[in-house]
Amino acid sequence: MPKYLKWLFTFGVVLVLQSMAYATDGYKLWLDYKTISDSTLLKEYQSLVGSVQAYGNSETIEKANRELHEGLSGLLGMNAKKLKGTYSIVIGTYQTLPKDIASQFSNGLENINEEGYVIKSLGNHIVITAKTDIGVLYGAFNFLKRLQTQRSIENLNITDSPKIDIRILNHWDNLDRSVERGYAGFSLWNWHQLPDYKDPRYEDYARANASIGINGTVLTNVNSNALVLTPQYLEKVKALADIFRPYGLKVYLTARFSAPMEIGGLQTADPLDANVKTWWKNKVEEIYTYIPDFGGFLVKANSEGQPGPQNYGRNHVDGANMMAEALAPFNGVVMWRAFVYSEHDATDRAKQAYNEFVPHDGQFKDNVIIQVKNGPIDFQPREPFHPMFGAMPNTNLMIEFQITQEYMGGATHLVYQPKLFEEVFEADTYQKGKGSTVAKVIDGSLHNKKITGVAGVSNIGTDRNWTGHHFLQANWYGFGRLAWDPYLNSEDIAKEWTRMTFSNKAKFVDKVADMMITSREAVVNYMTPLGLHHIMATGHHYGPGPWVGNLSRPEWNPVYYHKADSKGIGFDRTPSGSNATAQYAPEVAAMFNNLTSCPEKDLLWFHHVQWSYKLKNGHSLWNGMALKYQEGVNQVAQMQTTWNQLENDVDAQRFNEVKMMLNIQYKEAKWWKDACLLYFQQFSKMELPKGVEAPAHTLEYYQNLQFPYAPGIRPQW
Ligand code: BDP
Repeated sequence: MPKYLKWLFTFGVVLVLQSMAYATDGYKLWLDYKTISDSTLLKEYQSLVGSVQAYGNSETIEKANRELHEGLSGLLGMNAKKLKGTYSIVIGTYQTLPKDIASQFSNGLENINEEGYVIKSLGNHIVITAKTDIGVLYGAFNFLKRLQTQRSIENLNITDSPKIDIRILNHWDNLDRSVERGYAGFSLWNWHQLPDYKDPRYEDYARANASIGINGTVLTNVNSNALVLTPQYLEKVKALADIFRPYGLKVYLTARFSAPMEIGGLQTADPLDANVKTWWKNKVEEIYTYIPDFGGFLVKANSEGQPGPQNYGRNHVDGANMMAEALAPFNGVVMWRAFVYSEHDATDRAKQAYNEFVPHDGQFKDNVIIQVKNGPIDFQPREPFHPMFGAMPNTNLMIEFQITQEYMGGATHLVYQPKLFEEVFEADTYQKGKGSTVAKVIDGSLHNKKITGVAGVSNIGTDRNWTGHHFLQANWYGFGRLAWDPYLNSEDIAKEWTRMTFSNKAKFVDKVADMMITSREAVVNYMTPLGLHHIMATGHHYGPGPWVGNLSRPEWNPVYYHKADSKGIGFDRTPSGSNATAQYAPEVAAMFNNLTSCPEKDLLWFHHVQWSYKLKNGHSLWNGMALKYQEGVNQVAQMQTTWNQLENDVDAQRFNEVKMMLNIQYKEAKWWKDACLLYFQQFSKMELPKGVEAPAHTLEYYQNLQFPYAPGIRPQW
């Protein structure tokens, strides 16, 4: 072979090897606009996409324009300015578009709301338009997504609008940058350096949120610190708000109920006290001088030691309405959390939020939204839907999910949560007859609500890949998508994310999506099958702790929740027990009450069941439970096998990082199975059935494990 050919060959091999080893650390999330590798498709897109023409001169339009340039340059492998395809990409609001183009849209725009968008092929144009700038930006991201997921860009006629008003992340971030229940590093907000040093990551964060339609962020922990409401911090909050604004991301803060005393020098925080009211009015006015579009407050009151109106003999209505009055002139809202349970209340914890709030239906002001966790206890791997959904027809009510995995293995376990979110949205409350799904309560359509919202406790931190585990980016992504439209299918979302984040190869996409979908049931199986709940270790909630029974408050103890004894296991919430089922609509209550109609996935949530009880598959409860634990472990093993098969389709860095995480997950799934089965076996006194692997250690071994430095623990506990 001639020398120059040899040289060329070597050069070629080096190039190929280099591209194979191309590592990505996950920083770019689903917005890594890698050049389309299918050369036919690439040519086709290049022949279709022409120049980008942006109309309007707001910062948001500028961002949309820039996004399109960057996205198209990356995806199409050439400077977007040089694109000469058939269709120019025209962007602008209805008001700013050239008249001849705008005039063709009046009907289309009637079908979208303030944040919606239209993407339409018109002659030699693909027009992305909306009523507002932010709608245009959302449309630009959607258009790029079509290319990222390799869909057709011809004959487009897309209209899309968010179905929920407030689509918001709740950061449980403390001012010292620790993150309560955070597993992805420290808080993104560097309070010490703000407002002067503006980390470029703040903008990347806002941009990622905009790409999935998230339009709000609560910067601070619900266990709040009043200092954030002082001028020293408001300046810093303002700096963040200014960066987020062009991306349609509004800033909210947690408001500590006792702030008037702590930073205001008052003797009381009684919501009916005139000085207290004035203090909050002035404080709110002051906040709006810094942040004119400030979103409002999120409040955790009289819950887990947080101060609240009950400290002064007042109730939630008094507290929430007092803050709402201060915010109303500025169109701010109060998101008042329903996550309450009292140390003085001996009733089933699952009943307490409903008991405290439902009697007040209709008494909250219009700009108050009650924020309710998806289930009645606390973000368990599986819970039945919260009975408050649909039970307060005259009150604004929003849902709160926990994207961060406090109870699901932290950031080391691959758990695809949109599957969980979907299950909750699809649940039927029957509050207005069959079909009264949680989605309809939350999008406001069931009771004709004015303000609607979906909150997700963030899983984001300073880790280079944002979420600690590459696959947990999908939970941020999927949260945003479902907050935009709670009727979307979680598997479709998984596929969309996979295509944008990893690869468009059909086989790869199917396998990864399958693994993601399985992961949600897997975690339920290896931690809390058949309706078990809250049997995690104390404080950090890392690992199993079903034996814990010595904590001061009964409802902090796993034994309170599983109630295992020689007869059986489970929490009787039927009329013969706590009667929590009575909080649901009669149809739902009847379904849960009856042992045979109660879905087995919720069995031990609602019933104390004998060990020998026959499950639908013919197994005794004990055998069935043991087999479920084993199934969970096997599912993780299957996820490992799947992932290993995909090595050639993923860059080495992400492949290896995910592989190592899956190894941890497998080990911990076994740990959960072994520890829980050994512990419950003391009560059932039954052998493990065939097919269930013998535990690796003794029960004592598991009971003695200690993790004083497990991440995410509440600093003040
Ligand atoms: C629990 C967490 C705790 C939170 C609390 C809440 O363990 O850290 O403060 O929820 O949501 O799940 O307020």
